[in-house]
Amino acid sequence: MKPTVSFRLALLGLALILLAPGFVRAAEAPAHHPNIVFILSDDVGYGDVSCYGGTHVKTPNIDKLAASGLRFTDAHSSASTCTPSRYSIMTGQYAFRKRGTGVLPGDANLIVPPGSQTLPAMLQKAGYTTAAVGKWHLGLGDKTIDWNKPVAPGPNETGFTWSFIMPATGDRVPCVFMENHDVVRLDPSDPIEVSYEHKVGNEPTGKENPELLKMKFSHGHDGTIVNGISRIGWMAGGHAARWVDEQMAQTFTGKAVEFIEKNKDRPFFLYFAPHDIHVPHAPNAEFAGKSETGIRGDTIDQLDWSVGQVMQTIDRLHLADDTLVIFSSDNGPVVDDGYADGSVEHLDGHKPAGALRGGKYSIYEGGTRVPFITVWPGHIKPGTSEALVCQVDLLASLASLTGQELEPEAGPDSFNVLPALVGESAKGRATLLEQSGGQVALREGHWKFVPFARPNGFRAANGAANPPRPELYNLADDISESQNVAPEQTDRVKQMRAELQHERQAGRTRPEGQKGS
Ligand code: NG6
Ligand code: CA
Repeated sequence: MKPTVSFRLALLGLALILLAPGFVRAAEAPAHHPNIVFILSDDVGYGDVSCYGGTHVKTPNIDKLAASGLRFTDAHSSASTCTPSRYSIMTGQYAFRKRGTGVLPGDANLIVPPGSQTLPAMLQKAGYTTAAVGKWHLGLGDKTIDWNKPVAPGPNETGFTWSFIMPATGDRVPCVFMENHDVVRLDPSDPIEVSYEHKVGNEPTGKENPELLKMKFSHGHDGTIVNGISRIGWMAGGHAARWVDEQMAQTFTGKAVEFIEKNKDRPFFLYFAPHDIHVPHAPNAEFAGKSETGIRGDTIDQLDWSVGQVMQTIDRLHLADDTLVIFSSDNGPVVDDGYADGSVEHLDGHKPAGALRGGKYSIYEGGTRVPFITVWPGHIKPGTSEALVCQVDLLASLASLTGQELEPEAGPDSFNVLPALVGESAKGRATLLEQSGGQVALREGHWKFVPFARPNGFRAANGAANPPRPELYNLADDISESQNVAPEQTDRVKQMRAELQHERQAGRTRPEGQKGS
């Protein structure tokens, strides 16, 4: 039977409606503006939480996230140390592309370009109130820092409406918090001085007076003693402003909770970067001595508590259905990171990186494959995902979520993996570059290519042999990177070497045309 004229007209009408610009836009993924809470823990390994198989640790609050959200088994930080990894989160760019993005001293200048389309700046433009609470470690100011005056640019110039941070790390001077541009509780009559070159002031250092230490250092960390712990670098003055390590989790968590409470009625983005479980391990009395795995385990308990406090706040304010929570870590695990605090002795069979090889500082999977969980009740179905994703993708993915376009030069390595992050797709990226200092490895599906690897840090000093080069691993049946199949797979080695070189040299991996949304 031939279609009647009126039926044909009806079809034409329907086609016109479908093609109308408004309809087409509505048919694409609609923009959402949920609150976004990104909890970025420090040095937490793949096996350091119980929902990733850690049997000697108990992380009920993080496990609860995994049970109510999507737990990623192949998610990565962009590098195996903090500064480059956090730089990538903020900029959507692989850190090896920019000089000066290695682990920064506490008096370094800001490495994130102010005014650029960073992750928080993009969300700010989408109407979010944004906050950074906790560890910063991306530098401050643009000339020699005078800590006694407002310090800028910093988080507030790179997209954060409000910030409450520690400038670098817990083991680096200055041991003070900053709120926006100012050192918190600074007494002008006791000015702060900081140096990474020579001793300043006349307070004892770990090197000169080790008998004064409540925690001995094992390597480095022999500068000024603050709160019984010697640090990297020297500082003088600012006594009223100095932190007490054992209170730090309470302080940061309290600030995170306060920010959520204050902003519960508008879309907010909270970048919550707890200090745990970085060194120095100095847990609050509530957690000290309570875990199965010594003082490092105590800080895992403390981190889990912080996560619980944030989640309870979200629940109490009835924000859960309207809040996307992401939990992760900035790099893989380390046990002795410069303090002889008993962590090594008390590990008792706990495997911080789980079955993965390497950890913090390493080019192997343990360096960058980290816990990564997304939660958004009603939008993300609980489960696990094997998608290959990286924290560098948050910029493009959250731009897509919130309907923001990425400027062409922004986020050059950031891919929109939103469908994977919310569990609509099992597929993430096709390839990923993993960085450890000056080394870069390539992931392509379940293949891992390591052009060359150096033995890391003090292992090198102890005469560890150089690994063979190049290395190729099939992670599908060798998650621990124990069988180098490079000698048998010369074609694949050749192809992956060329791909790695291409992705490094191209200066960007996100195609020019690919928008965030
Ligand atoms: C290293 C420190 C280590 C830690 C790391 C940065 C020494 C011997 N080691 O240089 O303790 O602070 O830098 O860690 O000083 S990160 O997680 O911020 O990248
Ligand atoms: Ca770290």
